[in-house]
Amino acid sequence: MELSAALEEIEKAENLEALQGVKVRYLGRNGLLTQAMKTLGQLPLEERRERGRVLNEWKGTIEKALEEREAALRARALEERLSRESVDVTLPGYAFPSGGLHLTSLILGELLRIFRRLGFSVVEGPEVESEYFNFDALNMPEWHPARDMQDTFWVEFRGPTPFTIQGPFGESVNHRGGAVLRTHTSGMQIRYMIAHTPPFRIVVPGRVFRYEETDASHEAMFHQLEGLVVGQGITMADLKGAIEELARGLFGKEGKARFQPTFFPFVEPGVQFAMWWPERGKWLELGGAGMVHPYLFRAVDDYREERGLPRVYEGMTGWAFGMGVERLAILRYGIPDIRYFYQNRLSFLRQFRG
Ligand code: FA5
Repeated sequence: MELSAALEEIEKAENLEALQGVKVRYLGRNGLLTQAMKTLGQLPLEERRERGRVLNEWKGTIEKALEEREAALRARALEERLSRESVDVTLPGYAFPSGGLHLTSLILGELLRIFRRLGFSVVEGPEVESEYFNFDALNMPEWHPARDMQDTFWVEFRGPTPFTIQGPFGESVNHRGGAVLRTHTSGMQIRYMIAHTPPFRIVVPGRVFRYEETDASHEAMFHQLEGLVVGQGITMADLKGAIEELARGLFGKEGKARFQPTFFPFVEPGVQFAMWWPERGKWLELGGAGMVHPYLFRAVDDYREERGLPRVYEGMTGWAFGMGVERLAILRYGIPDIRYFYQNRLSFLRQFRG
């Protein structure tokens, strides 16, 4: 082999691939230089030494030339790419899709803002609830026909680890009936009252579940906002004032509320309330409300007493309400079907991005 030939080939390699070919051709396992080195052993000693020195020198020279050529080729490739891919700063930018709040979160946020302004605290409760908090303590014993008003998903735990439903103090309440996916947020009235001493004002937003046939106005999963006010001398007038304030918060100065008598086992008297919708000139049914039934105060005080806590609800009065969050959004925006909410169709959701 000849050194000059090798150097010439290196110089002529026009890209990295060709250069790699030259490298293999000379320095590879069967390369020309490698072969030449292998034949050294057949030469007489003197010649072998001289030839060995030369070949080693060649090897160094070739390696250096390869390196230099590679660096040059890389630099050239980069330069070419840079000039080819130059940035045209006059092109319009990409519009990155940005997320937004879901319609339900928007409406809930609006509701919570109104109640925070009225001095309410916001609390949340568990979605897997004990039968006791969801029904019994709310004056809905197993045999009561009112239980049929809310079709229920019952929960059975089959996992390897025993599941515990915890009470307001972290205690197990597994012995207080079965487990359900809560059918309303009203169970939090009981949980909160057990752990707190009146007076207080709370609202409880949350997901609830009903084993219902779905249609344009019924979903099996939806959201409620519960309200509870307890103290001394709280009256129905306070309830009416708060709901009217809510109506004004939602619908402006012209907003007003209407109450009609109805039955819920956990309030007495009970009402359903509607709000005036000025733009459409009609009433919107939004939820149920009423004065907290004395049964609840007794149940809560009994629970407290069992745990060695003082009874604090004697002589107290209070009111509560529970409203459907999606229903409010539907009526407000004229949405034709509640099932649109959770189908995740972007064309629907984008219309309400916050
Ligand atoms: C209740 O759930 C009571 N806990 C409300 C209450 C609380 C009354 C405190 C008194 C005191 P009801 O089952 O009517 O009541 O449900 C309340 C609201 O939830 C309804 O007015 C409606 O707006 C909404 N709602 C009920 N079922 C569905 C459903 N399947 N899909 C969507 N929204 C629903």
